[in-house]
Amino acid sequence: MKIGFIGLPKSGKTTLFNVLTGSSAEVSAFSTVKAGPNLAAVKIGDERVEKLAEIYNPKRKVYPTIDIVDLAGVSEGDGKADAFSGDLMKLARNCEALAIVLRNFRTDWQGEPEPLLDLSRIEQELLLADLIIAEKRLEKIEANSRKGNVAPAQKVEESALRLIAEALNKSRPAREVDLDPNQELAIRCFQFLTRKPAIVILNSGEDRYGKNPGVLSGISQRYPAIEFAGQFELELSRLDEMSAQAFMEDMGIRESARDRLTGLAYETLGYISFFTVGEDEVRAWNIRRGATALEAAAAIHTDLARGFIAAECFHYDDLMAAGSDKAVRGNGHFKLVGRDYPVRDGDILSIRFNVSKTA
Ligand SMILES: Nc1nc2c(ncn2[C@@H]2O[C@H](COP(=O)(O)OP(=O)(O)OP(=O)(O)O)[C@@H](O)[C@H]2O)c(=O)[nH]1
Ligand SMILES: [Mg+2]
Repeated sequence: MKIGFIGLPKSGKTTLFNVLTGSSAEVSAFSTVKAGPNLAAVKIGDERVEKLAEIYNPKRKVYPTIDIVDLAGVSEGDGKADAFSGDLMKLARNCEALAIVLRNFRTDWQGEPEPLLDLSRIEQELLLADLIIAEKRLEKIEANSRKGNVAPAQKVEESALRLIAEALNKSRPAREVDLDPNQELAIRCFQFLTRKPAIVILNSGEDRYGKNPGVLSGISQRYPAIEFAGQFELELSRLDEMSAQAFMEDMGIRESARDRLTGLAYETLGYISFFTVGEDEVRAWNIRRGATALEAAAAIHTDLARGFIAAECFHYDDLMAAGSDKAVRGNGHFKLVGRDYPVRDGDILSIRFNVSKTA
């Protein structure tokens, strides 16, 4: 799962990136260096892994990760019109979801923050970038049809693009357009930015944190929203755990920035976790809600999906209630499921597969 941080220049994207990933990418008030994006994987904490490890005593514990891409540094920055350059948009298109970062702290040279206004500026940029792509492609299809060579598949694509262009022209994001599965497939390659799930991070200064119910409710009408105190939380991350905890409580911050972000991303993107257990490793995996046992097998290894026979399955809660997997087998909560079984959050799976089929 890859989330791209996008926002106006100097909104604190890199600061948040550093808080979340424990990195120390360069943060600066004035630099306009054109560097590549910062990229890091964030471990998604899950206390169920710890509990499972107590039962299985594995050699290692493995957690799923979210890749975070700090898209800053690509922009020329400093509020110039090219803050959303083509390069930046290209990188953003490769992300599965976007996290829009809004400045909610005062600076001498930018003045008072206006997060809602910034949000609509960013939305306009994203709408425009998508509209350019949709219209360019529509022109191409029209040119083809004048020459008389329009394949049926292109008709499906055209119908989808027309719906999307119509929405974008009315300042509505592409994600609000209902498409049938064929249309969806036909336009997937364009990776429309406004069709991606998006969350908003309000990056508040220490003095403002927790005092923005109006702004947050304005944002939440359209996006799942979360408030961070980027700079403050970065300073916290440099303290020892005890002092950090005390400062966090003072500020009314209940969970670490990382847990808050990964929780929201899981929810917004509709992810769930399943587990594999054994002496070697206890591991949490993430998949889309509604994914099947076969898709879970594929997430582990393509060979497991190709040679899939069945999956042994029991639930984390049943294991915790019974105390051991032997007890779960005895009390009827252990089952063998087929390839179409919809995996539940907390399922513990062991895939039976036939190696010869994978050759
Ligand atoms: N007061 C205050 N300053 C902050 C906060 N977060 C970031 N800053 C400052 O704002 C400036 C820009 O922060 P960055 O994290 O580099 O912002 P950015 O969005 O990555 O900037 P670009 O990549 O250049 O667009 C730095 O001087 C930070 O120290 C905050 O929560 N409060
Ligand atoms: Mg930056």
